[in-house]
Amino acid sequence: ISVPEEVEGFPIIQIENNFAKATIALYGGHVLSFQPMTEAEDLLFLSESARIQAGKGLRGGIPVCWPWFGPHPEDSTLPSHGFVRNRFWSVLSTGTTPGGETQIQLGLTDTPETRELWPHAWELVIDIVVGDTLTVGLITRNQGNEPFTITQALHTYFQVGNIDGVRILGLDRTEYIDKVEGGVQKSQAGVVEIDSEVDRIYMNVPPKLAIDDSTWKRQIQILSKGSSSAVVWNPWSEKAAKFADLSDDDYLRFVCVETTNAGPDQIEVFPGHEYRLESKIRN
Ligand code: TA6
Repeated sequence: ISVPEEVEGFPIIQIENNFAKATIALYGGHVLSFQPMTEAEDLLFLSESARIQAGKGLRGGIPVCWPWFGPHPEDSTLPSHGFVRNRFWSVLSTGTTPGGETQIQLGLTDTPETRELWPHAWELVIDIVVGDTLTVGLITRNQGNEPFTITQALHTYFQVGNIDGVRILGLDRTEYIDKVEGGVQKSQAGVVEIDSEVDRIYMNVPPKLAIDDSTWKRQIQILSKGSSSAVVWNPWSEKAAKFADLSDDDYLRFVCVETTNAGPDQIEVFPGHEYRLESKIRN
């Protein structure tokens, strides 16, 4: 693990061990890349046009959406996907697991400024373990005197050879909210294939999903804990063209399969308690 280096003014932590390479930005507590030594290509997509914009996250890697997922349910003036993906987190600890994996924990707490956006006292920890599997745990601690309710996401951008050859496994017969069609509820039949804009909250999902990529002939496994929902997103061509931080054909190169508490999957955290949302990624 190397001391944070500055990339365009933003500290980046580089990790390399016997199993994998990874980079993590303190801005957003954001995992930017994860490449097992056995893999020719990174498992995560990071847009070459990714840039730091006020109120926004970096386009790619694993943005942390918290304490609400998507637009705020009551107040559209509040930032989409909450406010922790564009704040600087601090390093709480670094170490090595008994198996030789690298572990790093980043933290963030409430400030007078965040209490203007969300009036609660809290502490967040992102617990990252880099081995042949990438483990990301997002721990929410309620430091106040009242319970609070959150929705959240590890909004993971997976890199794929070509979206045409992608099949998402594990969602057959699950119900989803179709955000492209104004929030109607539908039922998934078979694998998920993507040939137009997709923005869905799947509900009551199993803990194990997979992305089968026939172009690169690899399968990425996603193992979730503390989550009963999953979001699948690809903006497709027209919408992608509107994102300044995506190249026009980037939509062919990624799919977001997000470990979430979203839609009806909401989490109440009681004073003095904590909640862990976890995603494990491996090929
Ligand atoms: O997770 C899907 C989604 O909520 C989409 O609706 C889409 O807009 C995307 O996230 C990206 O959001 P962002 O705020 O990062 O541009």
